Amino acid sequence: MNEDRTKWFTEARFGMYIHWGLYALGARHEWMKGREHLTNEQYDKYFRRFDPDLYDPELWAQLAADAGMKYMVVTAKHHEGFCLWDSKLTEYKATNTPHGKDVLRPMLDAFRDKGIRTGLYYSLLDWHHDHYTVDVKHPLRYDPNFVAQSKERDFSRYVDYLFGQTRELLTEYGDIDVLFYDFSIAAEEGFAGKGKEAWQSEKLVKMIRELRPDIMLNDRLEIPGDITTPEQYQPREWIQVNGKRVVWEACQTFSGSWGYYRDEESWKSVEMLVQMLVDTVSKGGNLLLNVGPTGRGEFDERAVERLKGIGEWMRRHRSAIQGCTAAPEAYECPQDCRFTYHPGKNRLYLHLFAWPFKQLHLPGFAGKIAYAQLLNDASEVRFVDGEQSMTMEAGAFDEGRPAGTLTLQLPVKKPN
Ligand code: FHN
Repeated sequence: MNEDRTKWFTEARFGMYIHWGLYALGARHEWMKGREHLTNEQYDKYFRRFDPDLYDPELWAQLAADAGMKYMVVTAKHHEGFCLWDSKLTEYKATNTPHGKDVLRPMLDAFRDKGIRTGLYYSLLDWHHDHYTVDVKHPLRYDPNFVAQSKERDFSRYVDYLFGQTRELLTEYGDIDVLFYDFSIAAEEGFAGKGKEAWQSEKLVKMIRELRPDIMLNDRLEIPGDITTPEQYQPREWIQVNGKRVVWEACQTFSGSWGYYRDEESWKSVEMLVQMLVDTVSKGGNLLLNVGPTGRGEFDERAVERLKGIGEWMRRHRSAIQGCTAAPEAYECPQDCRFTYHPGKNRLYLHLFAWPFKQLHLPGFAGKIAYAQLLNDASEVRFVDGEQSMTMEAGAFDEGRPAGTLTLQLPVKKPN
């Protein structure tokens, strides 16, 4: 792969994921149609009520920019099949709801105006399309009438739709930098799977590369992509494929739900989210952090609060995130800490996830430290350089500072 093509992505390190669709009106997770086995007719009331009167994409973009997010990926179409844009290939779109307008175009424009690159999520699953066939994830998989009727469907007409909508999105909505397909299904419970043969993935990727040669494509078409995308868990180390470190991106939520879920209670703290970002970059990855806007078009205030908290941390520490990656293996990271490393500046950043009980030993640094300072408040930290390690006296810190906000800037000689 052309390394330059991935450079903007791996330097950005932090992006906003947005899950927004009719499910936001149900306020109980983007899988509510699937979990509740709803028919199109039962689900149609959300289509007839979609009119996000408080939708303000400029505000969304400002919150992302202030949080230090350098790209975004929005669900142009999720599993429910509803399209945020004015697609010529379906009537199941925002322009045909009471809202009466394409909501994707103003969103992409607003984020680009803030200097944020734009990406689209497109669901391969489609629980509304007339020719999408039953599988083990389909809401109506246990309805014998639907299963029987599904056999009469011509799935190839859905694939034509998939190709056609991809072409629409890549040619009519400006420079799209990321394309995130979701997801291929294994065969199970007596239902056929849907993978690279079903999606005609090789042919689809050929078309994508012809339309947008530099686009960053994810890995869920069941063929290799540009970005490996683990979900809702933190890998233990830099992900490798065939023994080679890959470009990877952790997809994470604030609260466990991607789509708006009013009653969700497991919201991560700002400190947890900051440490997740640091942990991801320390392993050479990006963090794509998700917001699920409400049916009226607002970010949940709990998400806004966390975005602002992350932004306050990034205001001081963005130099330890953007353009950074995993530290050279020569440096052994102390317990409860993470290193991020900026190759261009040859700067190593130490992030403390917990306070050193008494002293912090950094083996192997003796004689290599030109200086160290607290990025937060620029007060000097006293280092004792002895017994082949560098000891940082815990007393040098403001004990009241919460862990995870301290970043040291250690310019070290390039490892030989
Ligand atoms: O089923 C989807 C889910 O709703 C969400 O979109 C995530 C985010 O990447 N992807 C799938 C689950 O892996």
